[in-house]
Amino acid sequence: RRPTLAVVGATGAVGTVMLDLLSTREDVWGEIRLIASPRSAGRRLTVRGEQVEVIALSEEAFDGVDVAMFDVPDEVSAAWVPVAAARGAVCVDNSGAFRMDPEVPLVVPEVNPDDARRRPKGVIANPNCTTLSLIVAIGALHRSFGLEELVVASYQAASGAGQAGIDTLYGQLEKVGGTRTLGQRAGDVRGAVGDFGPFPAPLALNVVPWAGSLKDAGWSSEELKIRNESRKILGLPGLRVNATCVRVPVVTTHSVAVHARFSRPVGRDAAWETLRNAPGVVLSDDPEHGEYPTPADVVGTDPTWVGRVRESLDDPNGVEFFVCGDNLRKGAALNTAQIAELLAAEFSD
Ligand code: 11C
Repeated sequence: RRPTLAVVGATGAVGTVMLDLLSTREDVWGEIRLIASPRSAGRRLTVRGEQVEVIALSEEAFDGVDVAMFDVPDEVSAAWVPVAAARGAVCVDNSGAFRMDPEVPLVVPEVNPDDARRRPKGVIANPNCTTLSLIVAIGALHRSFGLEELVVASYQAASGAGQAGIDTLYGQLEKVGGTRTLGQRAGDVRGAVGDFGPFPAPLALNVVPWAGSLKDAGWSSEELKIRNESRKILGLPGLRVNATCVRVPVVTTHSVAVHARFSRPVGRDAAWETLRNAPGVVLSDDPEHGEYPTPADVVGTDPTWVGRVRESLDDPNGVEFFVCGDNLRKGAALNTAQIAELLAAEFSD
């Protein structure tokens, strides 16, 4: 039978992409129920070409639901995922609330699909969008060469901070657009952009070396997520990972500059070969002709795009590359949809 799906957080930035994906991917669902905060209840949204009324989040909203996707803040997931699971729905949660729970698998279908089958709490977690930007490419290289260390710097888009991030970036760009003087004196951009929104500094005409909240010893939550989530997904609890997370004035699509070290020599040709054959990865690497991924070209697409592949200087076991992935698609909605589709297949097994 075709399972019933609930989309919780249907009206948010990720929810909007989710409805697009559910309308364009192979349709494996029976009823699709749209759930959001009481503020959004009653709105009508289009999914699979039909108008569906959004209902308010409540215990009863999960009656008869087989699979529930959550794209809501951590605290909302922490409160409501257990409610949905207790009512019999298998939950796929895109918040950070359950990712590091040892009884909750953290799944990327191209990397560790089998982990989705062991879910004692009836919950599967979806990784953070920055981890998802690089993990499909890293997973493929790890399978071939044995990963030992990652050193990465992210270039994260405004929409990682949700609709508020998108609105803030566009608002700031309106304020600085057309000027030919700003950005030449310290503090002039800060004075011109107005509201910083969810960011700690101006994003227009700037880069901000911060994402997430402050953790011990100067690390940000986002940097620790990359470390902890990569370790869990790859099944490498001792993997050395150091990340620096940076916000850039891009609307959607996260990029990451990666230094990866393996247990044996790799070389550019073998890295290319592996990436070219990796499901979910597109190799775009011809710098002689200006070919490498950029967020402006990648946004709206599903794969992980990889370019600038080089053997590390002075270390044959090291590989350098640049990766771009749409943070709202593979980084959030698409990976959630792929996990949910693994679950839907169980109903027809
Ligand atoms: C950002 N990656 O770009 C974050 C947003 O743990 O799901 C996603 C936070 C998360 O700001």
